[in-house]
Amino acid sequence: MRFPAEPFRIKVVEPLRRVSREERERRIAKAGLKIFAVPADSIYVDLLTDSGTSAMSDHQWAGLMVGDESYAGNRNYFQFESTVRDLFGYRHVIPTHQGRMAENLLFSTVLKKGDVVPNNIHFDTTRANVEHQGAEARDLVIDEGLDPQALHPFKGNLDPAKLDRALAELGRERVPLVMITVTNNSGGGQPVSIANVRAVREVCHRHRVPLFFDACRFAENCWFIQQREPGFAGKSVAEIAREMFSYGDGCTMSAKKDGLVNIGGFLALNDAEWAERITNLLILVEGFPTYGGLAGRDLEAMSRGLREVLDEDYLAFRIGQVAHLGELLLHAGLPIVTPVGGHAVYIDALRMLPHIPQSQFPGQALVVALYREYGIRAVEVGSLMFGHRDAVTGEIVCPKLELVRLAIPRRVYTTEHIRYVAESVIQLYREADRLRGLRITYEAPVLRHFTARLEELNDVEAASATSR
Ligand code: P70
Repeated sequence: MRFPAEPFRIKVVEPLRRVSREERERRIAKAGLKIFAVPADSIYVDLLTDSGTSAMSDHQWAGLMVGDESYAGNRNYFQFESTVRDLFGYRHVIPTHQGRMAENLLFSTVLKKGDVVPNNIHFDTTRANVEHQGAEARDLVIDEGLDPQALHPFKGNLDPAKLDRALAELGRERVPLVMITVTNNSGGGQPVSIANVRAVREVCHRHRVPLFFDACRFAENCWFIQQREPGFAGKSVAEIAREMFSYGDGCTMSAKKDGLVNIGGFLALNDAEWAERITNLLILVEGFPTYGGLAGRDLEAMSRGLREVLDEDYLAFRIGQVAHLGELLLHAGLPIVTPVGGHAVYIDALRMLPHIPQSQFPGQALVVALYREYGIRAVEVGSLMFGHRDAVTGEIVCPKLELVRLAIPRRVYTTEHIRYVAESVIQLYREADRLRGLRITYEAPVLRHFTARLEELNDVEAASATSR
């Protein structure tokens, strides 16, 4: 079956409120066209993120009741530690409240000013945490990974030749670690193959640089390996995950994705000296090492979620639901990133709205219209998220890709919701020439897309900006 039905049934429901178009128009205007500032209870289908938005299972909810809230040495920590050691294989397990804290602890311990961290593509918080240390976040994804239409089964792969050149040029003194993000979120939720991990591992080995994973969506990545990579069809997703992580020295994890929890994360690694320094910092900024910013019950839900996410009926449904949305859009001729990734469908806004130049934030213009017209919340992954002003020329530098992401929360929406989203996007596509470009009226110095305010250009402004 191409799009298997839900391998669960519904025990608890959360009502959704539908507000009128006028109300949405008022709310998005009040929010300065900033989708993050729109109150969630005025949204019908919220596809802002798949992070922290999963529905927990009855088994996870039951786990909350056996939370041990002792300050030190709670039993849920030991359960969690053995789960992570079993699935990921790393010796030292450091819980954090979410992924970016794991990144922050790692980078503030091992990076110094002027260092470089190669990655397939850094996600925004990872990039910001690297840059916060005065280091450079360098994206080395294969060329196909930057081409929304390239039909490559593992478009998330990190280019080993580019990595080899970078390491030869910089030396291990300036590259404390290499990272691989699975799946590659900023490139469209695209998977990385085991063959690629092995090749990257070989390059890292030769240059004596450790390899870390940004493991947020590891189960989805390993599902793609099982489905697509020769030699892996007969292996379980858990076995594939163990093999993948065995080629690395550690990982950062936002369990808000493939941990199937609403809050939680961790850092796991083999190096005892790094682990000790990171743990000291953890105590300073996050909490005691056996809870790391979480309650005992959160650790229990996370252990249970990390095992559940490897259920292959769940993964077949999950990846199938995302693929189903992609297929409905493709069928209507919509320009989306193909192959469809694991957690989201990404619309190529430059091709959907060719009349809006990238400097006028076509991706964000589409996000605003989707909310205003249909009550759907998406997120821009393009010029607003990654564009910046060049320090010397003052010119806006835009990223190569201008995408709008429809991220699907895990186990939350039904196929009918998916159909509603597809019909809405298709309708907007048919009326695309009505959409206008935007300009920023306020921006913060870092991670501006979370707080920027914008306004819509009028027709005269849009035309003059386009002809310049
Ligand atoms: C997302 C969220 C978080 C993330 C990630 C990767 C590959 C680390 C983290 C940080 C962030 C987001 C984006 C837009 C709207 C809402 C939220 N990704 N590495 O949705 O993890 O959030 O736990 O600190 O994707 O992709 P954490």
